[in-house]
Amino acid sequence: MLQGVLYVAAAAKAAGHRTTVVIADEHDIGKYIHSYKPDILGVSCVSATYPIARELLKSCKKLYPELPSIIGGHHATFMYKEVIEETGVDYVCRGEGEEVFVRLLDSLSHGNSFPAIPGIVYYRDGTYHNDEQIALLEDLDGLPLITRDLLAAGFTFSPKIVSSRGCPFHCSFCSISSFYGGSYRQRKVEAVLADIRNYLDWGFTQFWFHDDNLTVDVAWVTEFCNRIIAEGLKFRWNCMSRVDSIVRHPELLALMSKAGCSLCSIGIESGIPEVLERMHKKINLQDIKTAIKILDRNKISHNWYMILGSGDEFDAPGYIEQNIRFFQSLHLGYVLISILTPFPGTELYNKIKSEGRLLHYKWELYDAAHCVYQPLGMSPKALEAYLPKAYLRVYLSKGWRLIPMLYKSFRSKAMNPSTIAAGLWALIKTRFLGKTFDQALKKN
Ligand code: B12
Ligand code: SF4
Repeated sequence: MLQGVLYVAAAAKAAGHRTTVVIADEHDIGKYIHSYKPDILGVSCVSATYPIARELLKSCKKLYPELPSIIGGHHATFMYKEVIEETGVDYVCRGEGEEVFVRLLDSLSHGNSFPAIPGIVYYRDGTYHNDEQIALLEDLDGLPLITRDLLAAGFTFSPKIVSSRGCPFHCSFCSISSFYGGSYRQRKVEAVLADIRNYLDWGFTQFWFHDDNLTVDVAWVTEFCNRIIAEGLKFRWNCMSRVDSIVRHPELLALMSKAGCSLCSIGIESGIPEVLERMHKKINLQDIKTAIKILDRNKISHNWYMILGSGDEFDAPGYIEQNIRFFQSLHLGYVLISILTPFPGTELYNKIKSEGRLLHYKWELYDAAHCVYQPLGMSPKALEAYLPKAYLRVYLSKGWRLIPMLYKSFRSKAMNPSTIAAGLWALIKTRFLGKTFDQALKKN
């Protein structure tokens, strides 16, 4: 369940509206509309799931022409013109929805369907209105708590924690900095702990932080960990971090481990220094090795991200091999390998598009398992073919270490066997059975 739409629903509920969140496509949305009789339909997606959202919106426009609809998320934020044109959706939320969606609901309830709310875009009389800026919340401390009752019966809930939004870095393949306008905002430690205490009371003992980069602010994380330890709160948590923060602050990792951090997910992306430079990743190969040692020393499991492709002259078999060899040489935890994908809103997308190298706009293939651009030194198919090879080589290079690694992560519940199985199955379906990403997801 996408976290963003839950936040929007929670904000609407806090403002006195009735909301229900479901996972649906064009085939089953009708049954929810009949059951819940909504006054407005809100949809969320990323690029790879946009085709599902598009078909859903189109079919609802046909079947329920009076029902207003709105879509949000990164894809809709950057592609709002195409999204409105293709789906007939009434509004696109550009940016964070909590505040502006509630303002839209108020306007609609007062009979004003065309309000001036920056970030709530609509098309009228040949013009896109309210599209000049991406809406951002001023204060994250007012974020509502996500509760189970936001979801329709039959949908599962596992709480995620958001302590900050945005990231001060500007990696070329990532849409975070343009979505959040380069801003980085945090909640107060107490506000985050209050959410966690609530979830602990409900019996949850393991949380994912959905922050793009939890360890940006060392003082914040230090205070957070010290408070957990001082209050004797018992739970395990996982987060996303960066190589440079780990290397610069090894003492922070020791504290995080003491406070229950069991897993860090970290992007290495490439073992080629020039590619890291071009991606503005701001890490180096030696630091990657040091970060692994620090994590191991503190008994924090680690997941890593690897990208095949660079979008420039390093897209050639020799460099791809060099990248794979670097990952084989490291003692890493799980590695999630992607084909470089130019997502809307990223520097990479703008570059590849301006060079005329985007192959198509079949968004279901923007799933990081397919090559959607023309590489400079090889064919798209040849780049794609490296994905299963890279997985095989990187995981086989772990040898016997794979067994304790699997055991440890299952035991610490850092890894859920059903999630791994679903992920592997989706990978097999997309890579070997010729399914697209949305087909693979639909069946899961
Ligand atoms: C955690 C995460 C995941 C988790 C999701 C777990 C879950 N249960 O939510 C997992 C690991 C499964 C995942 C998978 C993928 N992810 Co992901 N993920 C993230 C991450 C890091 C955090 C998401 C989050 O919770 N954000 C916090 C919420 C509050 O923000 P939000 O979702 O943007 O929602 C706000 C607004 O967009 C808006 N909004 C959103 N929806 C709606 C709807 C309405 C009606 C309204 C009014 C407003 C609104 O209001 C929300 C509240 O402010 C983001 C990065 C990011 N910071 O968003 C990437 C990100 C969303 N993921 C991304 C991608 C590419 C993927 C994958 C396609 C990767 C892959 N190849 O597998 C898959 C697709 C999964 C799927 N089924 O859709 C990209 C999306 C880029 C794009 N244009 O598509 C992002 C932006 C990262 C990046 N920069 O590259 N992801
Ligand atoms: S990839 Fe990570 S570090 Fe880079 S800009 Fe995105 S969130 Fe920040």
